[in-house]
Amino acid sequence: MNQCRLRSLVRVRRSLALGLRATDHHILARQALRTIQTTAQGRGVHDLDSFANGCSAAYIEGLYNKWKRNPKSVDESWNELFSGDDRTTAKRRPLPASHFRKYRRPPVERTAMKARSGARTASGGASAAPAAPPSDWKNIDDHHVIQAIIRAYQSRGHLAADLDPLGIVGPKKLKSVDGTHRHAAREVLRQHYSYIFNDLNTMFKLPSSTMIGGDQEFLTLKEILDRLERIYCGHIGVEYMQITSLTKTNWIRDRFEKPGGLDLTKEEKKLILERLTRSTGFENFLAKKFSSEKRFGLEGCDIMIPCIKEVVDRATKQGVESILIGMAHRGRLNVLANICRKPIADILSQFHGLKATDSGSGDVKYHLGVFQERLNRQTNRMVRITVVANPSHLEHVNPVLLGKARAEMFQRGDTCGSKVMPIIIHGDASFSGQGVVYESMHLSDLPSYTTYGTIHIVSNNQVGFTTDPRFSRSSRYCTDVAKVVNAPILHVNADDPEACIQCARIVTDYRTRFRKDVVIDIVGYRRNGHNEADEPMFTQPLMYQRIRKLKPCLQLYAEKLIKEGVVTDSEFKAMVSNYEKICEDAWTKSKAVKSIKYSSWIDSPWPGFFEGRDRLKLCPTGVSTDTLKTIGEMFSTPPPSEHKFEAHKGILRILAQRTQMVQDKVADWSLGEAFAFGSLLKEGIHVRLSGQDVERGTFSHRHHVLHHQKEDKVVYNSLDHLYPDQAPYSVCNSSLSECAVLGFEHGYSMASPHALVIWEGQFGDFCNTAQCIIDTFIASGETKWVRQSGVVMLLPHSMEGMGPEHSSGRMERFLQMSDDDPDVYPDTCDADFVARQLMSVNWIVTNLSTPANLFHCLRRQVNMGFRKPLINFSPKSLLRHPLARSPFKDFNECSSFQRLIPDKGPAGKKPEGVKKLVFCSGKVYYDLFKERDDHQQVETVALVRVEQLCPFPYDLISQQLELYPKAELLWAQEEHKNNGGWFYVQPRFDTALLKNENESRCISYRGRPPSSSPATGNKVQHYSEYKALIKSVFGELTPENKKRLEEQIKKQQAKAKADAQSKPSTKPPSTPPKGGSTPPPGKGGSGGKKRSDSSPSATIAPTGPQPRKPLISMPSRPPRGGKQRSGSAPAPDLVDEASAARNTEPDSPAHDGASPSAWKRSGSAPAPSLAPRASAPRSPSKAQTYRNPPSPAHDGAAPSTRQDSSEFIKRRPAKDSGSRSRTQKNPEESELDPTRPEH
Ligand SMILES: Cc1ncc(C[n+]2csc(CCOP(=O)(O)OP(=O)(O)O)c2C)c(N)n1
Repeated sequence: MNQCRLRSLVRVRRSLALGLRATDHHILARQALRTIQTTAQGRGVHDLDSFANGCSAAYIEGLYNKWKRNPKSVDESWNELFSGDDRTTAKRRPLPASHFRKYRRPPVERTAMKARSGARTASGGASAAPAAPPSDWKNIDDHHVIQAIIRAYQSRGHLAADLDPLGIVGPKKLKSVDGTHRHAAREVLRQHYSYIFNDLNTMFKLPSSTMIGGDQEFLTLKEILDRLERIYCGHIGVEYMQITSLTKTNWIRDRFEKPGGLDLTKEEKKLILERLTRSTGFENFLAKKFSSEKRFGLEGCDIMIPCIKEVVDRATKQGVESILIGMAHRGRLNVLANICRKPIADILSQFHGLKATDSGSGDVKYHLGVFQERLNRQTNRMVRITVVANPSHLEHVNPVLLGKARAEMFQRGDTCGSKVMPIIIHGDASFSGQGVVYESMHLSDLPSYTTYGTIHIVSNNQVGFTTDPRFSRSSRYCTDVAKVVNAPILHVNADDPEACIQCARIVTDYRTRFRKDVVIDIVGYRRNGHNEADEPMFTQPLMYQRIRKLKPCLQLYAEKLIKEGVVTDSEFKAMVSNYEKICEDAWTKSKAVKSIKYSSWIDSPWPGFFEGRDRLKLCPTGVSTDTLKTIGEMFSTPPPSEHKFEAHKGILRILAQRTQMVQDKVADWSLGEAFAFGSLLKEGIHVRLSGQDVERGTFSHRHHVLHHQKEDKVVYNSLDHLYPDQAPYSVCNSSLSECAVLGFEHGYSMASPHALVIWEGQFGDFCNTAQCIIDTFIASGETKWVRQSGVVMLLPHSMEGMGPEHSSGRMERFLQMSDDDPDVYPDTCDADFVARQLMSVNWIVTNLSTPANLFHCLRRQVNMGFRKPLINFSPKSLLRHPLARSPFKDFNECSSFQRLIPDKGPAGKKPEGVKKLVFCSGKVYYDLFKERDDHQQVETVALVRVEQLCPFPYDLISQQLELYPKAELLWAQEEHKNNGGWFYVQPRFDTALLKNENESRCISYRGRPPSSSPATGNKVQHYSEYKALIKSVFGELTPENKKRLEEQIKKQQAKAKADAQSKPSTKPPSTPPKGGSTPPPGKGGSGGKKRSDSSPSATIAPTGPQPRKPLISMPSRPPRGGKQRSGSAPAPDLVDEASAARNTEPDSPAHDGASPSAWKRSGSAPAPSLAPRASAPRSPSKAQTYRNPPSPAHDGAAPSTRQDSSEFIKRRPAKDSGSRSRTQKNPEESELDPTRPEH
C-alpha cells in the first residue's frame, strides 16, 4: 500500500472519531477495507485492524458507492484507493449472509481490551485508566446503546403500544430527528432516549438477541427503530421479557420480530371479516329484538369471537379434541352461538320466558352451560366444545373448569394436554380483582393439578360495572396476576382485528409448544352500559362521549379491506345480510318452541350412566373379609426390602400397628378409609384425594405416601399397588388454597361419575374461604344446572380446645343450605325411601363416628344410581380414639351404612327403663359414652348417634322415639347453640313427633350457649363448658361416683408407673390428643375403667385416658421374633406371637386378592403399575371405570424380581427446585402427635 492509501486510512479513522457514518453496501466496503488492511499489515501497520468493524466498513462502503456514481465526489485519497488494483477485490460478489453469521467480536474490541489489560499490567494495578483509542470505545458504546434500545423495546415497548381504541390511555409520542413520530418515549427508552436524535442513517450490527433483521445482520438506526416501533409499539403490546426461560423468550421474539411473520393473506383477512360480521351481527340482532333485555353484549370487544374461533381452529389442527371454556356473562350468548354453534333458535327461546318441563330452579340465560360436539369445518375434525355453567360470582368458574379439564385429560389418557385444552375468558376488573384468579393460576404448574397450559382471554372493556381501572386496581395492567406463573401476556387493540388474530395464533402455538398458561388481553371498550338497560354516562361521561363517536370495529375493518381490495362493498353487504337471515330464520323457529328443558343446557352429560339404570337401587357397600385383608396387609406393609426404601422409623411403627389391627380384625379411622379407597380401586373406580397435606394427613394419621429418608422425591404409595388391574389412586397435597382447590375437585368430579373425588380441609374451619364454591356450585349446582357431582368434602370438626379456628367445619351452614323440607314428614313406608330421600336432597351431610361407617359412606357415594355431594365432618381425636374402631365384620358383605346408630347397650336392651333418650352426632358421642359410665347411668340414659344428619333419617328417628316412649328427649351437641346441628334437627324432630298423635314430648337442647365465636381459645374455659354440657345431660357426679373415680385414677396411675418401670423400652407410639374433652385426672375423669358390655365396640380393648397409654391396645407381650414382613422393620415391641397366631387361624378365609406375600408364593404377581394412567375402560362390563393398564410384563415373576424399584417406588415428577437440604429431621423425633398439626 502506498503512502497515499495509508493517509486515506488515517482520514478514515479521523472521520470515525468525528462520528461520521456510512450507509449501504457495507459488504463490498468491508472487502475493500480488508484489502487495505492486508496491505497495511504487509507493511507493518498493525493497528489498522482497529477500525475493521461494522461501522467503518459501512462508512467505506458508502464512500465507495458515492465514488462509483461520481469519482470526484470523494476525497482524492479515496479515489486513488478505489481506482487502484484493490478495486477488483471490492467488486467481488458479496459474501453470503452465512459468512457474517459467524461474526465474532470486532477486532476493535479485542484490541481495546488488550490495550486495557496492557495498561493495567503496566501500572501494576487496577487503578490505571484504559488506554484504548477513543474512537473504538465510542463505537462499542454505540453498539451497546443499540442493544439496550432493542432490549428496551422488547421489555418495555408495551408501555408505549397503541392499545386503547378510545385513545384514553394513548402512547406519548415523540418526534425523532427525521420528523417521524415514534411511540417509545422516555418510559420505554429511559437513558437512551436522546440517542434516537442521532444520525439515523448510521448502520449497526444487530445483536443476537433480536430477530428484527431477518436475514439482514446490519440495519440503520432508523430501520431498527422503525421495525421495533412496528413490532412493540403498534397495536400489540407484548409482555414476555419477565419469562425466565430463554427458549420461551426466544420463541416469542421469533414470532413477533421476524419480518413478515405477522402478515395475513387475502383469504385470511376475508375470513376475519366474515367472523366479525357474525359476532357483531349477533349482538345487533339481539339488540333489535330484545332492546330492553339483559344480554351483556360484547359490542366494543366484538373481535373476541373471531379470536376464540381462531384458537379453536388452530388448536384442533394441532390435535386438540376437546375444548373447555369458562367465562362470565359478557359475550357468553355470542360464544354459544358462534363458537359452540348452539342452535340460535335454542338461545333465542331463552328470551321468551318459557316454562321448563324438568325440575330445578334453572338459571339466567347468560350462566347456562353448553356441551356441543361438532365437525369443525375449517379443520375437518370433530371437536367437543364445553362452556361450563357458572354462577354470577365472577372468576369462580376458573378452578372448576380446570378441574374438569384435568379429569377429562385423565379419562382420555392425555398426559400432556394435547387433546384437551381449557380456555378461560376474563373480564378486566374481575381478572385483577378476584383472588380466585391468583389461586387458580398457582395450580397451573403443580403436577397433580396442571392442565398443561390454559389460554386466558381477557375481554378488556376498560370498565368494571361503573368503575374504571384507575379506581379498580393498583397494577398497571389487569393481567399482571398472570406474571406470577411466567405467562407471556399479549395486549392487543381490539380495533385491529388482524393484530388480534395474530395474537390468537401465537397464544395457541405457545400453549401447544410449551404447555403453559398464556394470556391475550383484548383491549376494547363497552359500547353500552354494564348491561343494555344501564346508563353509562352517569359515571363515565367522557369515555362515553368518545365511544359515541367511534365507528364499530366491523365497519372500520370492512372499510379497510374494501380499500385494500380484499372485498368489495357488495360482498361485505352480502355477508351482513346473510347472517341477518340466519338470525331471522332462527327467530321464527324459536317462536315455535313452547317449553324449555334445563337438561338441554347441561355442560357435563354422562352418557351411559343413567340409561337403563334403576336410580333408586342402592347397591350393597360391604366387601369380603379377604378384600379387607389384602388391602389391610398391603396398607400396613413397607415397600419390599429389595427396593431398599428407607422409611421413617415412626412410619414403621405405624405400619406395625396397622399390621396388628389387621391381625386383630379391627380397623381404626385410617384403615377404614383405606378399605374404602382400596375396595373402590379394586372395582375400577378412580379415587382422587386432594387438599393441603392430605398425603400424610393433617393429623399425621393417614401416611399414604411414604418418603424415602435419604433420597429426595422418592416415594411409595401402597394403595396404588393393591391389585394388578386396579384403578389409579391419586393422593395429592395441594397448594394452600381452599377456594381454588375445592373448585378444582368439584370440576374434576363433574367430568365423570366413575370416580370418587375427595377434597379434605386442613381443618374444617378453613372451608369458609371456599364458601363461594360451596354455595354456588356444590350446594346448588344440580338445582340450577341439572348437573350432578359426587364430590366429597372431608372437614375435620370437633370441639377439642383448639381455639376458634380449629374446631368447627361450620356444620350449621351446610345444614342450613340443605333443601329437605323440615316440616314435611316423608313417606317412610316407600320401599325406596332411603334412596329417594338421598336423590331429592341437594347434598348429604354426615358426622360419622366409626371407621366402618366412613367406609360404607364413601363407597355409597359411587354405589348410588346418581351422584350427590357429600359433606362429612371428620374427626380429629377420634382418629386415634381406642373406641372409635370397627371390627372387620362391620365392613363385610352383611354390613351397610348406618344412618343412625341406636344404643346397643343395657339402655337399648331394656328401653322401658330409660329415662333420657339422648340424640347426638359425631365425636361428642364418645364423651357422653364415657361420662354416662362415670355417672353410672348406662341403664337409664340411651345414647343414639345420628350419623347422617341430612337427609334426616325420619324413619329411624321415629323408631327410636317409639322405642323409648317415656324417655325425656334431648339433643346433645358440643357446638354452641347457634352452631352445630341443633337448628337443623329441632324442627325435624318436631315433625317426627307430630306424626304420632299420642306424642306430647318435644326435644330439648343440651350444649354450649350461643356464641359468635365457634369455640373458645382458652383451655380452662373449654373444659368448664364441657363440664356444663355433661352436667346438663347427666347431672352432678354423686359423691360415691366421685370417690370411685378418684380411686380408679389412683390405681391406674400406680399401674402405669409399675408398667413403666418393668418395661422401660416400651414407648407409646403416639399420645392421645391434647386439649381433648377428656377431663384431666381428679376432674371427673373415669380413668381406665373397664367398659361394660355396652361399649360401642365390645371387641376392642378397654382404655382410659389417664395415664396415657399406647392407643393400640398392647398388653405386655414378648417381641415377635422372625415374623417381620420382608424388608420391613416393625418395632419388635409392637408385634406379638399371639396376634400372629390369630392371623393364621384355620378358619380364616382365603384371600380373594393376593397379598404381596401371596403374590410371591403363587408366582402370579400382579404388576404394581406405575405407567401413565390409563384412560379407557378395559373391560366392557366395567365401562367407564378406570384401571391401570395391564402390566406389559405380566410374566408370573414375583414383584421383587420382576419390577425394578423405579416402578414400584415412584420418583416424583414435581418441579425440581434444587435438591432439598439433606438435613433431615431427627428420625427418632416424633411427628406423630395428633395435637400438633402444623398450621
Ligand atoms: C364476585 C363478584 N362480585 C361482584 C359482582 C357484580 N358484578 C357483576 S359484573 C361486574 C363488573 C365486572 O367487570 P369486568 O370483570 O371488567 O367484566 P365486564 O362486565 O366489564 O365485562 C360486577 C362488579 C359479581 N358478579 N361477582
